[in-house]
Amino acid sequence: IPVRRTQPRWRTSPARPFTSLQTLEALRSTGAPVDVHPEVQDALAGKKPVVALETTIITHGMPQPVNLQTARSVESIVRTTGAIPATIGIIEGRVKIGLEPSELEHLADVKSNPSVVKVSRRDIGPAIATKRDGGTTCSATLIFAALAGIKVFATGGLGGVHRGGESSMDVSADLHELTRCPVGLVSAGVKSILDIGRTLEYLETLGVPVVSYAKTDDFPAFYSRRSGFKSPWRVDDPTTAARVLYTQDQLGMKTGVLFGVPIPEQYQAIGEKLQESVEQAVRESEGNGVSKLGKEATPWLLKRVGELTAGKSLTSNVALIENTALVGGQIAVAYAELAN
Ligand code: PSU
Ligand code: MN
Repeated sequence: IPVRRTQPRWRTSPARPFTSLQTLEALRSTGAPVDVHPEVQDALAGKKPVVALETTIITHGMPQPVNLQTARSVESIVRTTGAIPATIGIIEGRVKIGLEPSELEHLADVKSNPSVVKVSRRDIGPAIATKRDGGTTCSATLIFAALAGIKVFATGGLGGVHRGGESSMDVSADLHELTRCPVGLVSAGVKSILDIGRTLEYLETLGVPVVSYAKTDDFPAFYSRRSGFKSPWRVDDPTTAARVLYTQDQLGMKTGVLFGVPIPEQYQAIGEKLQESVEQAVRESEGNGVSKLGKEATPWLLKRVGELTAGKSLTSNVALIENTALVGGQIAVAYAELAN
């Protein structure tokens, strides 16, 4: 007997990307310790583009006062694109999605507030329960961005598989988080303090798309435009980048996307020189045991590279994050156009 198949009913309606806001509302009605800045709340409710920004880079990634200057400048760069910045962090045990200028200053003033913690996924519950201040890493920032329905997050570098990770098992929680949060993470790649090849292998295993942006096939290595590894994908404009995110949403995939935006060309020559200091810092961390210190390994390496390069690495660091903020804003604007 021939089986009559019913025609599949293809839905042509667009994905509804901002429903997380309702989740957030529901959460807050239960007293969850989350505050959304009114400007961010308005933007999300109006389906306007928003770009999430992390705070570990401010509390543990850059020295004072450049950390605060950079945090302010990336916020204003996001605004130039027409998107609203939402810098995410933890203040006195409350998650802040969008920080007041005074809150940003407070988190950045690490000298007066040395107990501010670096908060990854595993630290969220304990840090909030004990009413701490915290800089959120990429993993924690991804979680809160997804919770609020923010689709794009811009930063400098994310974590990855550390050198020797195949035996130490030091693999950043940032990688796994990209499988759980439908957010585009726009970064300048991963720093070569890490094992970039294994980081890309791990992302492949996790099923996270890695996409170079733009006009390059290379996966960028933070200070340098090239890591020696290719990205599996490349897009050349914000709309196509946004469409990658949007397609995953339409298909109900909960996965994020890693966009690799290389540092601007004029920093490439210095980037190659900085590489030598990166190698030295890694060797030192292996010699003195810091590489076995878990969450302290990355901040130590970042600080040591800064010392060894007499601050030159900082100039590049600022330039590359300002660049990802610009691209992040453009992708968020393109996404809002697709989704509305
Ligand atoms: N890489 C940098 N600068 C940074 C970080 C990484 O070049 O500030 C921060 C980011 O917040 C990232 C975190 O999410 O370090 C990763 O730390 P870990 O390797 O401990 O997961
Ligand atoms: Mn680690």
